[in-house]
Amino acid sequence: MTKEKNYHFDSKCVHAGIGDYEFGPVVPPIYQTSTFKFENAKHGADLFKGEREGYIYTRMLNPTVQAMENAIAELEGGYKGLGCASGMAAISTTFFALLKSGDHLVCSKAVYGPTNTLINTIISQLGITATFVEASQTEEVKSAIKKNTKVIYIETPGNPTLSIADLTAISEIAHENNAKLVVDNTFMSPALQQPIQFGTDVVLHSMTKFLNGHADVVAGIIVVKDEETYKHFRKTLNQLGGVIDPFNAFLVHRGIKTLSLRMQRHCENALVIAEWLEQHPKIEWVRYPGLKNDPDYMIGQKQHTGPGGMITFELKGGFEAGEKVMNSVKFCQLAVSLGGVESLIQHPASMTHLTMGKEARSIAGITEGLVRLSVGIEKVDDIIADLKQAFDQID
Ligand code: LCS
Repeated sequence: MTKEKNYHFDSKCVHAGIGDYEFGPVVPPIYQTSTFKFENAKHGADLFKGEREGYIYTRMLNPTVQAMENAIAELEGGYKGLGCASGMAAISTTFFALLKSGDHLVCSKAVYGPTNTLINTIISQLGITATFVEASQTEEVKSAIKKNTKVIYIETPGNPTLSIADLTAISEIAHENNAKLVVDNTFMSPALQQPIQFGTDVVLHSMTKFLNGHADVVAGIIVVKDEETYKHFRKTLNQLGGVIDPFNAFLVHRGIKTLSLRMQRHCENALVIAEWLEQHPKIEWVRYPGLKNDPDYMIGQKQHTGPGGMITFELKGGFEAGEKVMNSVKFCQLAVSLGGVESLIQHPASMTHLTMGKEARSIAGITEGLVRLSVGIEKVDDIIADLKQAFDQID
């Protein structure tokens, strides 16, 4: 498949990254080995010098991992991918690759809680400063730029507020200022949004979510656009060591075969649920990029082909009502994470965004009663029936 790049996206999901292997298997074998034999001393030396292509040691490169990396790079329209042990490993490796002491980072306010915490702790202890902005307001991004800004880091839609940033406009700001735009594309997946098309330099994912799609793997990926950046990132990842293992790479590669189909169903279900929530008397507000009255609807239309499977909403009864709903759901499961085939519900203020602290949450628009729903691919009627009975428990 890597030989022929002109197939439709849906077909690429099934075939991308798959090559020819001994005995003719139709899926890449799992090369569950930590190391690879050299033919002789010269072969080993040539591999280390980079004068011959081949495998040395799984932390450096592994064929099963590489097949998955090639697949996702192809789906994102990038040059190559780097499989990481988790989404956080992809994020920290990217920061280490692009930032050094004295640099400045602009980051969207609505990011996964531990990303915010990483920036405010380990990254800031290294002498790297950061400004958090409401990235849906392009002017805020522009005003935050300093002479030493090297990276603009965006999640769009942001976790959990689902605010959307204008990738084309922000990539222009980044490039006018010699900075790189890094986009966490976890919430959309390449099936719905390919940030490289809009000028993004580095795309990363928690593959734990939609890419794998089956809630049975923790993994991440970084996709870059050119060979020079790839070599630099590969060296950084090899030194930091947060690589994916072959079995998880195999599972993700298997998962992406159904990515297009799954995303289609996630979007269909989520729109029906968001519209149902919107008219429900116990709901204060709903955010879903597919709702025509969503404040970021128009920006979203420019850069994604579907609004995704994530919904956030606030119950009129605030925190207590949210807690009651979460204790009352029977079909949707009360769990963090997202992007799997099963519907999951959670409360960011006490769970995924707890470590940020109340003040940072309030700045990021994460209200105390905000509930996040990761809409699965089940029959939508079952999800709505469950929410309905849970809402009936609230006074
Ligand atoms: N980026 C985004 C947008 C995420 O939502 C997450 C995890 C990560 C990166 C980190 O990925 P990981 O290391 O877990 O693979 N988000 C989670 C969430 O919202 N609930 O639980 C995990």
